[in-house]
Parts: sequence; structure tokens; C-alpha cells
Amino acid sequence: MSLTIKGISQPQVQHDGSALRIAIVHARWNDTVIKALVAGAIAKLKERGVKDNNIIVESVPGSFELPLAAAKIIEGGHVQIGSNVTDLLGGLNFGNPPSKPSTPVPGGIVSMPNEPFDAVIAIGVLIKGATMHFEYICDSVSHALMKVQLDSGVPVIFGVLTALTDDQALERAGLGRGEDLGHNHGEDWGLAAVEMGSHLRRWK
Ligand code: DLZ
Repeated sequence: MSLTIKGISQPQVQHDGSALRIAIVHARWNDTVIKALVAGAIAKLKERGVKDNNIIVESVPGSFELPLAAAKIIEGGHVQIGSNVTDLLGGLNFGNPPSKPSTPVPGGIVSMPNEPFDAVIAIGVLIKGATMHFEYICDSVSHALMKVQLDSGVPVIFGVLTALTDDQALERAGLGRGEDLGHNHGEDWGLAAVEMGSHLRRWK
């Protein structure tokens, strides 16, 4: 087995997410991979203590739509949007008892607490095709997500996979087709959201 120097080291403290409010916005292109990444992110948010009612999940068509959605979600953090994670993942159990369901409001949206978000995780899966589409979207989306976080002061976690092949995307969601299933990067994004959300509360 060859040694690698790649990857992230553990933070010095384990950050507590129990007071944090986190939004996940995901694209729907390449849905199998997206679902695994979103589930990985949610699992780690919950492992760090983020409450079900403080995890909001929104979807957009493709990765190109992520920056505007992230900006609007940050702006409107105090208004009614999205689906709360208890409603969304009702059947899935990540180890925590289900929390009280949020209040339904007309149109399938739910009434959420009146507080800003501590971090937004933007999740998309771009897989290179035969044209230049991939390059343009990767470039514009990564720059735009960086701009959203710098303009808003709210951490935007870069959860966009830019894969050259289907297999690369699957491996980065822990769904590899070979012997090695790979690693679910959504988990790292969940942890990054809690760490950055905690830092931002201290740095304010
Ligand atoms: C059009 C398109 C293509 C070809 N590929 C992807 C992809 O691999 N991943 C992704 O998230 N979105 C893709 N899209 C859709 C664009 O992101 C966008 O939704 C449309 O161009 C409409 O603005």
C-alpha cells in the first residue's frame, strides 16, 4: 500500500454544532451521487450535534443555479423556505431520535426559526461531457460561490464535485464500483460547515 500525504487533518477541538443553523442547497443533476453526498453531509452535521430543525435542505436544477440560491438563502435566512431534514429524510435514521416536526405552511414549505444561517453547503456534481459546458460551469460556479461567501460573510462550503468520469464522481461519494468504494466527501463538507460556523460565531 502506498502512503499518501493528501487529505485534511483533524481540528484541535471537536466543534459543537448544537447551536448552529445550516442550509444545504443541492443540484439535481447526477442524482445518485448527489443523494449520497447530501446524506453524508447530514450525517456529519447530526454527529456534531446540529439539530434536525436547524438543517434546511433546498434543491435547484443544476450546479449553475447554486450560487444565486446560496445567496438568496443567506439573505432570507429568517424567512420560510425549504424542507427541514426531518421531513426530507423521514425514513433514514442517522442515530438521533427524530425531533419535533416543523410547522407545515401552504405550498409544501415549512416554517423555520427566525435566525440567520451559520453556513451553507452548496452541493453539485459536474461530470465532464463532450463539450466545453463542464469547464464553463465549473469555473463560474466556483468563483461565484466564493463571491457569495465573501460578500455575505457567511461560510459557503464548496461541495461541488468536478469529475472527469462517472467513476470519479461515484468514488468521491463513497459509491465506487471497484473494490474501493472511495470516500464520501459530503461528510467532509458537513464537518467543514460546523467548523466554519463555529469559527464565525467566535470571530464576529
Ligand atoms: C446542462 C448541464 C450539464 C450538461 N451538465 C451538468 C452537470 O454535469 N452537473 C450539473 O449540476 N448541471 C449540469 N447541467 C445543468 C446546468 O448546471 C444548469 O442547470 C443549466 O444549464 C440551466 O442553467
